[in-house]
Amino acid sequence: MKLYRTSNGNYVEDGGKHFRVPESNWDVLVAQEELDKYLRSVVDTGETASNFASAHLEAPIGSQEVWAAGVTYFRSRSARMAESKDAGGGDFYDRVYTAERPELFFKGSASRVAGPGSNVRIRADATWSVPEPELTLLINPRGQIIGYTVGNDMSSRDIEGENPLYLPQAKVYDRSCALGPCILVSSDPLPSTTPIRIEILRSGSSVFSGATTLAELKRKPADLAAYLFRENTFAYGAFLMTGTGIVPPDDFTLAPGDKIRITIDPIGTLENDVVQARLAQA
Ligand code: DO4
Ligand code: MG
Repeated sequence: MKLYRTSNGNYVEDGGKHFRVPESNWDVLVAQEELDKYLRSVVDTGETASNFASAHLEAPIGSQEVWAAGVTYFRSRSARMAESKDAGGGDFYDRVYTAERPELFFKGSASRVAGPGSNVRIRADATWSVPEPELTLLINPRGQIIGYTVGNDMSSRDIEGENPLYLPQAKVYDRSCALGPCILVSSDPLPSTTPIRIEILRSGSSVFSGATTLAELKRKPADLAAYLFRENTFAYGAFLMTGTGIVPPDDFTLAPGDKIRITIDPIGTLENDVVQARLAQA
């Protein structure tokens, strides 16, 4: 089942049919004792919704915080070591890749998050900006993984590479995160063969494409979730981005007008356009 948050309310999709979810409060929905059972009961009513097609998809987030894991793929470890070589930061990335404790950082709240079809931003004071396509976990207030979405952890590599202490500025700014198009509601781990794909289009032509699978993810999603919930309570649950395994070549930087498409097959495709304008103009 897939759960959508839209301008017309919440919908669940099953077998290609859409059903209106009576619970309109996203935070209450996510905190449900058993979200999958609740949604199954909605589907079982058999009352399909006719107005889903006209609804505008919104980011599937309410009051949840978004957190992110870093250096969870070998490709990310290598990219981070290379970009921070001159700053002497390379060793930290190698160490965190093999350490028991993962790198976890705060990525933002809903106000920083772009939904499907809307704009993500690159910083005006960055010269090297990339998208990071990441499987993203939805975790309920009890620390249980209840679903998955597609995430984009937009990053300023020149700022991150200049000094690892600049990480929050490289990672957290207006519209530096995108989530969607829906939540794949499931507490089962996704198969290791699950592909994550990205394509970046400039003036309609592909300028970068890449792919990886969850087999390359060094850590178990459940372990990442457990670390996040160790000393934190999340009254509304939380999103946890699981890190990127795809990094464009070092001479690539995003430009305003680029279109980013990230696909994780059982979930769907998250598409966003890149802008540099400040949020009021975005
Ligand atoms: O350590 C910096 C962040 C790395 C990251 O966001 C990733 O590996 O996805
Ligand atoms: Mg990342």
